[in-house]
Amino acid sequence: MVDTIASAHEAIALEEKYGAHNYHPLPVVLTKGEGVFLWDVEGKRYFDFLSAYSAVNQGHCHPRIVSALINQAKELTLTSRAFYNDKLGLAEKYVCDTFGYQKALFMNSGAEANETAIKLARKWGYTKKGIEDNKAVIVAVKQNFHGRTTTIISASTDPSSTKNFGPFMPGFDIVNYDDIAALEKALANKNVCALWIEPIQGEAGVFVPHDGYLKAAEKLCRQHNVLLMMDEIQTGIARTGKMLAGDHENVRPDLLILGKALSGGVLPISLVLADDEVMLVIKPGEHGSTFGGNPLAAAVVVEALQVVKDEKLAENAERLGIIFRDRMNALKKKTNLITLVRGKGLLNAIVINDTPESDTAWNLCLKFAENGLLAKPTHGNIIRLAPPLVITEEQIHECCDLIEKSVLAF
Ligand code: IF1
Repeated sequence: MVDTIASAHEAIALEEKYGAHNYHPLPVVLTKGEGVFLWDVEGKRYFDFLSAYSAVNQGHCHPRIVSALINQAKELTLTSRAFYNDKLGLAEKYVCDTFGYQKALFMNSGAEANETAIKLARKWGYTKKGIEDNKAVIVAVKQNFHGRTTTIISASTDPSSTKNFGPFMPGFDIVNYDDIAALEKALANKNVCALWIEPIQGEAGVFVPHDGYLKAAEKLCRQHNVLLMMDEIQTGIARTGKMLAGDHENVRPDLLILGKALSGGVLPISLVLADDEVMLVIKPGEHGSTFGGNPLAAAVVVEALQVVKDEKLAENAERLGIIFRDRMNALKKKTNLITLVRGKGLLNAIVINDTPESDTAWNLCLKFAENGLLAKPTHGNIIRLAPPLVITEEQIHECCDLIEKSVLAF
């Protein structure tokens, strides 16, 4: 008989005692999710303004996605890639048609998709660009976040990602984000095989680069025969008001890296898209993973992306994002607690008027929770505000009222 949680306190105590302490969650114990709403074990309802870091863009437990999961789970969940299955090819075609690439490589976590892109870029550098063996360099940018593996953190500039986790993987050159001059210099290095960027830096606190940065970066990559690797794991799948954040500048990366909302949050699916010239450098047996491209994920990803299209979630994010930022900027005028509002579509953040070391943003998030809205600070004094993209205009206003009430009462 599986035990059940008797109280929020018990749930927290169990995790404290038996779980690694690799997170510092808000003291909320959730038991149900539906659309934009989450419920805790005491029956309190919240608006979800984190969306599992943009993994539930389609809303919690979307009925179409859940039924795709359940129907496939009754047939076939995993064959390994030692054999074919009747779902993967359909999913590969679907995502290639959706995003306009020749080939797809499915993995599980976002970090694995970034690791896959690193291996593809390096091997392309050696076999196509003619970079000397083991000399390939990938240019990354400061304040990046691409995952938690030891290779990925080798490119990180965040001490909480790197301290005491060395030694690090060589072959990364870190330059300023949103700085074209820095790119001109770095990409001229003949050993550079790729530029690795997020179109908007989510974890860093929703840093939106100047208009034209992505387009200029793409142009410099073409000029220097360098692959553009775009990590859209958090910004992709309609979050910023377009299917991809790169679409705002009509940028087409050579390697498109996706994750999170590919499954609407029902299971981990990640993906790298590229054309034949890049994707086919990896030969049979050189890369993969046990669950990569499993039939369950294949069935889910098609339905999860079809929901995004059918429900016009990108258009909704674009329209409601403007309303949301207008409301937040109006609130900013009524308080000295908010120094900045920034974002695109429904990926937004407010910067709190205190040091990153202060717990002001944390305490404000506790106040939001008390008033029925869940959000969490990133980097101390920045609060990311990112609801599922199925939110309605009426609900956006209700949430802005709730944020305003919390801020003005703070
Ligand atoms: C956690 C951060 C966000 C990502 C981008 C790759 C990955 C992520 C742009 C790796 C994952 C998640 C990880 C999650 C919290 C969340 C996060 F705070 F960690 F940095 F969103 F900003 N590229 N981001 O945002 O994908 O391996 O996690 O599937 O708790 O670590 P993953």
